Amino acid sequence: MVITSLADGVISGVESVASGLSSALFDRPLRLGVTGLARSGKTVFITSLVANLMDRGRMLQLNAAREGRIEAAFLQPQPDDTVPRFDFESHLAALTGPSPHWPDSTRAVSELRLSLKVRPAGLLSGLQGLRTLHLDIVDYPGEWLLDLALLDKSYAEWSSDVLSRIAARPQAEHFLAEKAKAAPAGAHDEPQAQALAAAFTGYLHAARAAGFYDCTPGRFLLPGDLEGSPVLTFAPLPPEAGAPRGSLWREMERRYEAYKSKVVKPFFRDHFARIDRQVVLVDALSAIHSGPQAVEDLRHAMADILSAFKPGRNRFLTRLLGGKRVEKILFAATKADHLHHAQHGRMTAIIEALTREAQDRARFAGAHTAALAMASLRTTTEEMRPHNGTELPCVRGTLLETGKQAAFYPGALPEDPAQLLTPARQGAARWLEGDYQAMAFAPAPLTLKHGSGPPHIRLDRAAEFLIGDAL
Ligand SMILES: Nc1nc2c(ncn2[C@@H]2O[C@H](COP(=O)(O)OP(=O)(O)OP(=O)(O)O)[C@@H](O)[C@H]2O)c(=O)[nH]1
Ligand SMILES: [Mg+2]
Repeated sequence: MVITSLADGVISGVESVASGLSSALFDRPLRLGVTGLARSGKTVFITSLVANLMDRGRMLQLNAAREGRIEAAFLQPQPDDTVPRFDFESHLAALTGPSPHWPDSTRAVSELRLSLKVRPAGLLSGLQGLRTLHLDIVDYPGEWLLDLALLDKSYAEWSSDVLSRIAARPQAEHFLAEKAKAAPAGAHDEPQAQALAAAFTGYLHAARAAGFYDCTPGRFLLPGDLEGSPVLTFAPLPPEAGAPRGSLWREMERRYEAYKSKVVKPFFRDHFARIDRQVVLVDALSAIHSGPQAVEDLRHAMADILSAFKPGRNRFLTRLLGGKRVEKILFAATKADHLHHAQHGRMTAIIEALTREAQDRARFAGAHTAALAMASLRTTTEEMRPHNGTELPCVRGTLLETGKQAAFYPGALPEDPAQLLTPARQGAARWLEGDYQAMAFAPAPLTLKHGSGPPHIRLDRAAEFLIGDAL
């Protein structure tokens, strides 16, 4: 499309080169999706990215910023009237105010438009003036992508799947007892439906807290303004072939179908299908700290999340996308400021290995993928500390719990990621070698230099990969 405009322009004069190009590249906003499981660092990432794109002193690895071609960056009203605006100002104030703290958890989709006025690079720079790139950044929970699997399942199929998976889980005990009391073929009774849905929701919360990732329907955990509505008031019941009209089973089936058509499909249609570039944030360090089971769960969750990016996997999505593809996907291990930079390469290797299957699938589908270890907001400084005759590469920061300064050594990540992933796959109960500590640091008090955003690690590289070619 770009090449065509350029060719046409060359024939009909300089002016149309400029207008042809700008309409091809820049009138259409670029949509950047930011996702990841709960607490993976989405809100902090977007806040720091936007702040650092507005004040670009720390963005040297973003070529357009280093070359001084970004003349201005400013926020604009976001274009989707029904989507909440990403509350950039409050989040930035939390992170960079006089007593800095982490922003609150966010529980729904939100969106922000950042417009960048850019001087074009190279040959074309003399031919046209400033261009504007509208970057629409969309924050959405990775858990919602897991709901895609529901679209291919009937209520009976989904129910038997779920019931067999949870039968042995202690978290499901209360729900299973409620289910045993229910008479699916009997008349629908709203208090009973509500009790079942509440017990099932309780199970989902407990299962997620215990590290299970297969916690769908995703909106049961993050209901937003759907809380209490019929689309969230259902639960799996054993298949009941002859359930009559008006029975509890039929009503549950109807609500499950409504969840698919009124909650899942609109999310994919209104948000997911329009994404051009995607970053998937992964808190791999916390999972490693929690042990092999958590790493294995994370690997499964990543594979499931990323299968949404594989075209042809799902009929509804294939029809919806009509050949459109996410062009680039970045897998970013967040919170790398918990590690001395000597270990960042190993962290990257782990995140690559962890998302290998998913990456291979996306690559097959024609998307560019990359992996890196980064910190959206650097909270630590590095230091070497003597220990038993050697030097340990540590990081120093303010502990979130006590507010005290401390140096911290998380343990040595293995050079070969298989040393973590293989025991995880084999169901090991704990790591044989190495013990990995986790620590929560508070954001450090900052005095932001004029022209510079908050300190980070490799946020500029992430930006170059995601949007550099569009600047
Ligand atoms: N040290 C460090 N911690 C971080 C960084 N980014 C996020 N965190 C930690 O991770 C927590 C979650 O970050 P958020 O950005 O709120 O994560 P989220 O994915 O938006 O979380 P939900 O909205 O709950 O899904 C924060 O409260 C911090 O404790 C970082 O760059 N460095
Ligand atoms: Mg958030």
